[in-house]
Amino acid sequence: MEIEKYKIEEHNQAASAAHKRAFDYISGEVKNAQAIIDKLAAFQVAIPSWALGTGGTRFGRFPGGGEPRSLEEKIEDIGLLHKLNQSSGAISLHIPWDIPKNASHIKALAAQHGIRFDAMNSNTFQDQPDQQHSYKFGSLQHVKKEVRQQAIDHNIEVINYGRELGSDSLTVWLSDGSCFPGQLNFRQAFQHTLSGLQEIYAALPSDWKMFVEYKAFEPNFYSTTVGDWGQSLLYASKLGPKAYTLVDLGHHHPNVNIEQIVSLLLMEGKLGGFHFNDSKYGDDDLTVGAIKPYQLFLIFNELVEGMDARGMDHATGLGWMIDASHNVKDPLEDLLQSVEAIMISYAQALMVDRKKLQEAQESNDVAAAQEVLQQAFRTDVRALVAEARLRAGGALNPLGVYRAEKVREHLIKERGLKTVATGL
Ligand SMILES: [Mn+2]
Repeated sequence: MEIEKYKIEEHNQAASAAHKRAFDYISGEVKNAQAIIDKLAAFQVAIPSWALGTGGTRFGRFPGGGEPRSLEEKIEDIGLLHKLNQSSGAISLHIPWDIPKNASHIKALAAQHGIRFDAMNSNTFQDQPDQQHSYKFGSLQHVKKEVRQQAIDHNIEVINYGRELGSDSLTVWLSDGSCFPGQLNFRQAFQHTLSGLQEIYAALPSDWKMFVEYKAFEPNFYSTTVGDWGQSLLYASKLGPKAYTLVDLGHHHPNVNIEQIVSLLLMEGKLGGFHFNDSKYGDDDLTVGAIKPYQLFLIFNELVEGMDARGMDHATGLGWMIDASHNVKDPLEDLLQSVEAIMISYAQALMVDRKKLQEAQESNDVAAAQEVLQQAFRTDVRALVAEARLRAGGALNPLGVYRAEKVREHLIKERGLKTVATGL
């Protein structure tokens, strides 16, 4: 399924009068509109290969049809998203779900769609059919050396696949932990995990980064061996300068102040990457910005402030990825909505009057500080985001074009109704 460029232009033409009115208004209201548009155009969010099919819960899965059946079809789907929004020019792969059989062919296909390879993800939270040792009681933390070795070898294999494709980072998320008190010796689990990570770290190419992702709970419900940002930072600090913490928005206990975590990790130079999603209760993996858009804005506010303080390039300084699951929505529609929510929050964070905010902070003017932040958050910046997309050759209304062009119907016709993508 391809959407022809002229089709996007036709849709843009039909929407252009309304867009122009909205854009003229907002560019008159916002001081640095041009600079914001340039930054938005440069900002790309990686799409995870496992989020292109319908997810599920432990109670069931309800596939929607037309899901990608191969790595090639996953890249084609992301190509479609990128063509519409010009902001999804990267893919994050998961091994063994996405083992490239012919790396140069896969690389060429991705390049054809303007897509690069973002962080590679290893998987030691499931047993594969041909696997010798089980991860039932953990992987890098395991009490048995041979299980730990198998997990180390797998991660090194993932690095090697990534090298072939031109990726430059590895994300390690471990489901290791325990379900009951007494099951684990915490210190031993930590030490085993650290020495495993050290061996993987030693296999990283010199220009690679390693992201240590933490998660509070699930699938283990008593302890998690990389359970919070403190533990992740401890590993990353012990590992060395190529190791960083990765923040997944859904991997915290309820009401944790994630923006403060982001701020401090950036201060320490140890924030490496981001997994965007949204949640009401736990790791719900809902559409970004669907439940707590103000939190997303506050996080971006700290990201922009903290990255600027360190002179980091917003587009390339951190790994930006979505990590979501789609149970009741068309996955591609969900991803379009998620990228849009990210761009809106980023644009709003770029609008924050930093000087006024700092003055309010220095004079303990709490009400003024809130006004500064909410002035940005309550501004409708959608026309700025759409303008950035338009200038980059994308659609003014990506979801609208997706629906008008009946993309899902075409994909079902091409691939069938009963396809199931590999992934979660
Ligand atoms: Mn994640």
